[in-house]
Amino acid sequence: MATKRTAQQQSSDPAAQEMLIRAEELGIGTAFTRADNMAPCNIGGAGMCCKQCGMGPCRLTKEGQVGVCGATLDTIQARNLIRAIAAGVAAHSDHGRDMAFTLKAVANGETEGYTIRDVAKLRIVASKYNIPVEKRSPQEIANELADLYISQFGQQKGEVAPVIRAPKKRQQLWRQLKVVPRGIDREVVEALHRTHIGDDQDPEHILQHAIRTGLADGWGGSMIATDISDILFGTPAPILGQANLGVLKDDMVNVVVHGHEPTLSQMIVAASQDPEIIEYAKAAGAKGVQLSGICCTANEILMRQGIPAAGNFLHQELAILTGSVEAMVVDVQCIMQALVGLAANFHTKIITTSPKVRITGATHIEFDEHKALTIAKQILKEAIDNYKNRGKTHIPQIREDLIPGFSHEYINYMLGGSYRASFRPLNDAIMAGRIRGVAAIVGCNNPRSSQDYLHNYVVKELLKQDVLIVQTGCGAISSAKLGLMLGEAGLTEVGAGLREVCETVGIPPVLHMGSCVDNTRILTVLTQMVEEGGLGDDIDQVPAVGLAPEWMSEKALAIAAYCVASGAYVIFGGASPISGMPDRVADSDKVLHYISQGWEKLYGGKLEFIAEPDEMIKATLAHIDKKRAALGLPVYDPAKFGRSGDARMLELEKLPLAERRQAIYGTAAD
Ligand code: NFS
Repeated sequence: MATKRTAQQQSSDPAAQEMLIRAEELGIGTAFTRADNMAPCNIGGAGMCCKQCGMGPCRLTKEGQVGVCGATLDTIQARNLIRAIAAGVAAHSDHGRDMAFTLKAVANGETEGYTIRDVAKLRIVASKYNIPVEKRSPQEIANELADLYISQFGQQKGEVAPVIRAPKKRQQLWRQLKVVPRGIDREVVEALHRTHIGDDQDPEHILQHAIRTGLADGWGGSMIATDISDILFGTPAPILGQANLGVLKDDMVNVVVHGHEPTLSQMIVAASQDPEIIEYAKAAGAKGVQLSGICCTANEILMRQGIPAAGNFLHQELAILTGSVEAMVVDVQCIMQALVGLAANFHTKIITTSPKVRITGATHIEFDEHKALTIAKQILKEAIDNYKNRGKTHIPQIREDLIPGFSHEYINYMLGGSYRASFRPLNDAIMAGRIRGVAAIVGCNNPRSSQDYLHNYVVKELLKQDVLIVQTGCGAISSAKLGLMLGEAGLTEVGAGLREVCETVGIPPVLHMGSCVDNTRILTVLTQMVEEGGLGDDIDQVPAVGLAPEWMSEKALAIAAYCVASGAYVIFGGASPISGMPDRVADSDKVLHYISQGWEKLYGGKLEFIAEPDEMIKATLAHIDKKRAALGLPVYDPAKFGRSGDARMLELEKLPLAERRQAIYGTAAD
C-alpha cells in the first residue's frame, strides 16, 4: 500500500525538505515519492524469490517449500546474497582496473593532463611488493606497479598481491580457511558459476565463497583504486570544503560531477580553473564555473581539492530541481535513470561519459584519458553554452563547512608529527578508556528511510559515548551537512574523553576518510592499530564496529563481506535482503544464522541487519565493551575523564580568580 510521507518524513536534511516541497509544487516526482508509491516486493525483498533459471521465478513463501529444481529457501537466499556481493565487487574492482590502466598510460606518457602527484606514496606502495624504487624514475616504478596491479584482475592462481598488507595472523587464517582470492575476476566469475542452476547448493559453502569474493574487493580491487587515486591525484590531507545544495551559485555556471571515478572529475577540476574556461564563462554572462559533486565523485574531489559536495545519493535529483545546474556530468554507479526525465523539466544537460554507461536521452561525450583535458574543457563549454537557457532558480541557502581529507597517512602524521608519526596516541586513548572504541559509519542513503536520519542519529549517539567515528561515502556527506566534520563544531555533543583527544590532537570527532572504495583506508588504519600494539594481534580484537545504517547498493554488501572477513562486526540498518519468512524461527534460518554466529566463529567478524537505530547503538557498544574486556582494558567509565583536560579548564574559567587558583595550585595565594 502506498504511504505518502511529508517532506520532513522523507528527509531530515532541511535543504532536501525545501526541494521536496518545491518538487511537489512543480508536480515532479523523485525517488522519495516513487518509494512512497511503490512498496518493496515482500518476497524478493526478503530473499525468497529465485529467478536464476527459466523454470521460475520460484517464490518460496511457506515453510518447507522448494523451487521447481528442489532448491530450498536457504540455498536461494545464499545464492541471492552472493550474487549481490559479486556485483558489488565487480563494480568497485572494475573501477580499480580502470585506475590501473590509467596509471600505466600515465607512466608511458600517453595521457593528457595527468602527472604522478604523489611520488612518495608511489614509492611506498611499490616497496610493499618489493618493486625496486632506488635510482628509478617515478615513471619506471609506476610502470611496474601498474603491470602488477593490472595482472591482479586476470590472475588465475596464487594470491592477490595486496593481501600481504593485512595483519600476519589474519593472512594465516585466510590461508587456513582457503579464502585468499586467487584473482579478482576469477572470484566474481566463480560466484556467478556456482549460483547458476544446478551448481553449488550448500548455503554455507556458497557463503564461504562470498567471503573470498568480498576479499577480492577489499584487499584487491578497492585497495588498488585507492592506492592509484592517491598516487595520481595526491594523498588527501585536511582541507576546507563545504557541503549541501547551498554550494550551487546563482551567478555562476553550475556543473555537478556525479558518480565514482576520479579520473575525469579531477580533470574537470583542472579545466574549471583554466583561464580560457573562466573567460568563456564570463563571456556567457556568468562569474565563472562553480563545480560541485554528488556521491563518491564528490568525495574524491572534496578530499583532495576541497571542491564542495552538493550532496549525497538522494541529492542527485534535488540538485537538478534547483533549476541552477547547467550540466550534470556522470560516469559510473549510483546514477538514477530518472535524471534524464527530471532534467527535461529544466535546462540541465545530463552528460554521460563512461564507455560503460549510457542513459537514453542523455548527451554522451565519451571520456578518453589520452585526451582528458581537451574532453574536460569540451564538457565545460557545453555547460557554459547552456547557461543562457537557465530559467527561474530555487537554491536552498543551506550549506555547512567541513574539513575532509583524513587519509590513513594523514591520521598517522597528525597523531605524531613528521618524526614520530604513529598510531600510539590513538591506541593509548582507547586503552585508557578516553576513547571507548571506533565506529566506521559508511554507506548509502535509502529513500525507504528518512534521508540521513539513521546516519545522523547513530553518529550523534555514539559520539556521546566517546566512540570516535570514521566515515566514507554518502554517510560522510550526511555528517558533513550536519556540521560534525569541522574542528570544534559538534564537540559540545561529544563525550568528555573523546573531546579531550579531539582537542589535543586538533581533529573533528568525525573523520571523513573518502569515497566508498576508500573503505580500504579503514582496513589499513585497523591493521596499523594492530601493528602498533596494545589492542591485540588481529583486527577482530580491536574495539571497533562497522555500520551502514541506510545501505541500498550491492557495493555495500561487498564491503560488508570483506569487513567481516577482516574480523569486523558489521551492522546494516534498514531492510535485510535475507530476512526470510516473518514467522520463521531465527535458528532454523540457516543463512541468517551463518552470516552472524557462523562467520563470527570463523573470522571473528559477523554481519547483522538491525532496523532499529537504538538497537544498532546498543549492539555497537556491547561489542566494543566485549572487545575491551577481552583485551583486559579498563571498563569504560564515562565519568572518568569527565572532569579533565579542556572540559575542566572551561569549567574553571567560570570561577573567580582566587577560586580558580585554589583549584589549580591548591592555594589561592599569588
Ligand atoms: Ni557507496 Fe558511493 Fe553513496 Fe552508496 Fe552509492 S555513492 S560507492 S554505493 S549511494 S555510499
